[in-house]
Amino acid sequence: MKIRDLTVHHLRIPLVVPFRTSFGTSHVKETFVLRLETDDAVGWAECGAEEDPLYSSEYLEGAEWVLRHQLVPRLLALGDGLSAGVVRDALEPVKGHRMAKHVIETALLDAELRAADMSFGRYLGATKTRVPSGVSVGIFDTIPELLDNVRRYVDQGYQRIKLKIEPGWDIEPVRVVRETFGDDLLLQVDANTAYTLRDARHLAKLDPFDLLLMEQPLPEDDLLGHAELQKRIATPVCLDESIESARDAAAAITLGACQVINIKPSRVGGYLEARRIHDIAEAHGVPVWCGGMLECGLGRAANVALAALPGFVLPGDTSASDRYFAEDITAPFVLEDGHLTVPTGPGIGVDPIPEALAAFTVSTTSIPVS
Ligand code: SMG
Ligand code: MG
Repeated sequence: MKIRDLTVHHLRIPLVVPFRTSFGTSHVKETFVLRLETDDAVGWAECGAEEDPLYSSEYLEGAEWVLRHQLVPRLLALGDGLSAGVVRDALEPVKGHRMAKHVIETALLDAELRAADMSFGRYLGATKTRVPSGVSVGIFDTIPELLDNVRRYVDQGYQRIKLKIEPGWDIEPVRVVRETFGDDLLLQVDANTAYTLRDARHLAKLDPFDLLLMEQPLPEDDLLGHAELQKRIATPVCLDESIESARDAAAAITLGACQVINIKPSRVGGYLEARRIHDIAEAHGVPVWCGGMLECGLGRAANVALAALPGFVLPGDTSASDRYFAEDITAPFVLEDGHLTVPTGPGIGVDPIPEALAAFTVSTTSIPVS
């Protein structure tokens, strides 16, 4: 495959409500999307990195720099041998930068699948036509505000609620949400690394609330800490930030550091590595679910296809577009009976709406391809 053109669209899309986590508050979705043109098709992909390196070490400007100066030149050097399937090995000399690698691999895969008239879901091995939607609920100043927001999502039909937690906003919000919405609500928490093993006794106070899982309580490089924590709490530990590859997943499962894995394609370098993690987890009987980075429609479409694989047995952070955006750059994903429909068109199955893309694009740059 030969790349004819690579264009980066820098986007700023307002969020309908601010989203607060243990590491900060977002008011606007900042990202870039990559348009990749070959002789046969145009592929699209969205970068999962955030503006600042607070969720992980990656950040938007860094991802774009690595893409432009390291990844694209290495891939162009492959000439006609370039395809999505060879990206991982070709980019192996570049350490880390998985969110940058994810963008170029996904755009190539999208172009290839569009040219072959095959959908992402079919290619990845999806076994469902729709996936159950969960929603990630941020941290609020007060419990009444939290309850109002959870009630709205429950009324909309979301199948599972995830509460963001941090020291000072953990036991009480979980207790009140559980008491208000009852035992049948599927409920889980996400700490984004805000605790240490010294908090084990405190985190065990969440055990009575029958949570599906506790996501990433400890720092990302602390697999042994998570294994030790899991011995001291009954709530299943789920890893997000700690799992950057299939090798990480194998190590975490073997060490007993998690009982559940959140798979985010951008965090692990793309959909092919995401599928490998799915396969390893499934072979070990470890449930997985699809995480999110507040993707606009381009990233969301591919995530929904991934979430339709058989090992994704828990509802993902695959919310409807209007959870975050009043207007998206693609046709919005809409909640139907608590589910999103897996796209069936070629590639990711959605296209940017030209006017919407233009409206949210703050600048466009091209990456030289010859
Ligand atoms: O896409 O709905 C989404 C976001 C879900 O909570 C979410 N993502 O740690 O899982 C996570 C966070 C990372 C992004 S926070 C800005
Ligand atoms: Mg998380």
